[in-house]
Amino acid sequence: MHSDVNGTSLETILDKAESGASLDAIEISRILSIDRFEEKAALFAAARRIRTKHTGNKVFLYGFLYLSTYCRNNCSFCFYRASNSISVRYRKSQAEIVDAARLLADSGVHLIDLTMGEDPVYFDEEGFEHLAEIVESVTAATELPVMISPGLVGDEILGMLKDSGALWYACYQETHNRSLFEEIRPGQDFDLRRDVKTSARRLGLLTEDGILSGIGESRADMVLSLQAMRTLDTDQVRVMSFVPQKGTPLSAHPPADPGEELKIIATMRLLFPDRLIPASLDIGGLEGLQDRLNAGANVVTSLVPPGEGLAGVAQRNLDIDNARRTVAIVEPVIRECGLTSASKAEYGSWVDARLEGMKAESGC
Ligand code: SAM
Ligand code: MD0
Ligand code: SF4
Repeated sequence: MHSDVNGTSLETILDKAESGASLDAIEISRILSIDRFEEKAALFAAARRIRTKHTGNKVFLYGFLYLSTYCRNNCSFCFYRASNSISVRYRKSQAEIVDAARLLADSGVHLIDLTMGEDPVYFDEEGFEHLAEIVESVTAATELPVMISPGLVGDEILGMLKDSGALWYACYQETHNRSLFEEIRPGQDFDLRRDVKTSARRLGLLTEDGILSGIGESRADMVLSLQAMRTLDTDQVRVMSFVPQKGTPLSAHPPADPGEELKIIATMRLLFPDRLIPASLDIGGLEGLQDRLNAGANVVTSLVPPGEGLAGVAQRNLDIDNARRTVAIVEPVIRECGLTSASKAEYGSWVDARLEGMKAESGC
């Protein structure tokens, strides 16, 4: 492997990460700048070794239910933004959600992710009580942990959702560059969105942060985001490639380079050795799964039951009705990567260890 001008070779940086030491901004930037095949192979191999050290060969499986595609916001990257007149809207009933959750549970997922746009019906006064009821009935019907991705909500709602049985709260910053955030999430508060993860954690929820790749960020922005995510210290961290959407201001924006997402997944594995990092089926579908797992991911997300009229987010149709976002289809791919899907008990142990760690940190 070549040495850099400043004398720090990639090998030295990877060794440092593998020894458990934290990487600085220059080292993170150096990793993100690699583009030679052998260097990428070395990065992915290091990421896989680190994953093995912390979560062995186990992969967790997350079912995804997009329960309402109505939204009051106007994120410039999102097909479901309020002012997209060609967006496809639906709002599933509680019975439909519970039925779809049962299908996912029977198929063998470890968690149900209940996601929605900031639907005015839920965001009105009584709406969150209804959402809490949905969380409760999904938990009862499936006996699985629930993640909620409702958008930005206050402490009181978070507490209500936790009391109704939610285990996880997901809310993605997309970028930790404040001015880029203001462009892509117009009218939304950067600090509130960042800090809601800390509030959720204080209330005892596990949390997830996420960033987009290829939305106009510079390499320095990406380093900044990774460092900010390290400060936030969420239990799950993700990156997803931006997919341009029809009817939105970014419809003609060039699509993200898929190789960047893989490098970022691997870099996340170096920086967050013991955390969960998704390989989302919502970007490259089934075809993109192997590369994401080989880059160091340890969760497959966006498993969607076919034939239920449910949508994805970045790829609203891809691989859903042809049943290519199912546990049965992804399991052979997981095995080809030398990995295996975890048992429910193994997922439970990972969760319990994180919750214990959280209690120990807060001293109660
Ligand atoms: N509405 C809630 C929110 O925005 O927090 C929850 C929905 S969550 C599924 C939406 C996430 O999907 C965004 O935070 C973004 O990271 C991702 N996403 C949306 N549109 C996308 C696109 N066109 N390409 C890639 N990722 C996208
Ligand atoms: C995914 N489509 O996992 C889902 C979604 C929201 N918590 C998750 C972005 O890719
Ligand atoms: Fe709404 Fe979420 Fe899409 Fe933004 S990303 S427009 S908040 S659904």
